[in-house]
Amino acid sequence: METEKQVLGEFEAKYIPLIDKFLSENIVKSSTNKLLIDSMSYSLMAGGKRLRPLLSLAVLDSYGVAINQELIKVISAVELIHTYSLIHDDLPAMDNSDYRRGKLANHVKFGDDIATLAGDGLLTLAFEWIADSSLNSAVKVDLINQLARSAGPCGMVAGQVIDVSSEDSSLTLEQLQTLDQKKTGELFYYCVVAGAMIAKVSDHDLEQLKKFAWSFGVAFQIYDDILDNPATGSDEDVEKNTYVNLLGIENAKDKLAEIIKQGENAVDNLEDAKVTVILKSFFTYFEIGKR
Ligand code: GRG
Repeated sequence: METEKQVLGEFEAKYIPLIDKFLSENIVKSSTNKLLIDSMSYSLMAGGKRLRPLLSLAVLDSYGVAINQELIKVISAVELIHTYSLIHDDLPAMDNSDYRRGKLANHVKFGDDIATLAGDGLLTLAFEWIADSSLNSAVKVDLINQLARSAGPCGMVAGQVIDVSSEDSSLTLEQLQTLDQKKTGELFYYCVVAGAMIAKVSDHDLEQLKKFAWSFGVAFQIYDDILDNPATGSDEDVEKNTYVNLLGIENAKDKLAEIIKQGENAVDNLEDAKVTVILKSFFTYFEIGKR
């Protein structure tokens, strides 16, 4: 029998090339300004894992929805928003990072002005791609609404505001969870709910998928903090607001395993999914929790 890791590997091998092809072919058609296209393409095609569109596809696949070009367009839109958030996060006024995904950050290559505008362009284009698609109008409005809520001033942007304004203070576990849910979890939530909306799942399954999405988001962040733990790697700042600094490394690992279990249970509770292994396989990204 295939392991979950193999299932995920095959899923990625099937869909990442389709997402990459769509993104690279269509970002160049999105503007008549070459500099803007160069700057947007530079970050969009810099080798991201495409985790977010893959999550939407995993939901669609689980419910047997046939994947066509229009769906690839709609589910790839979130990758534009993810890329904009990374470009803006790297700016000197925010995290001031010179590198992203092993390459020069967008603003180092193109300047702060063009990097800011490339982020703005990507953010706006995401909504154009969804609105432009041939999906049913009611579904499109729901997707646009949910994406605006998840990425906007109630979601990711709010998370980033909490993050930049709490750098010099110690957060409680509850405050850290709110920050992470908004900054990172909301986009994952959108991706899962988008798949559920397109697949028209039942209210019962939607609730379980939402639980799965939140578990995935929290697991992602705890795992990220464990990888950045000063004892094991790169992060020099032991004062940083992280799960590892708040809980200790062993408790953080236990928490990760517990959250993954909750996410797997939610998947087990799905009533109408044809297959569930793909969704569960997404937790293999956080290998440490599988101890
Ligand atoms: C600027 C409004 C605004 C928000 C920025 C997402 C974010 C908010 C900042 C990025 C800081 C950061 C590294 C957060 C950790 C979570 C995260 C988004 C990691 C990168 O996501 P992956 O691993 O990246 O999916 P790839 O490179 O694979 O696409």
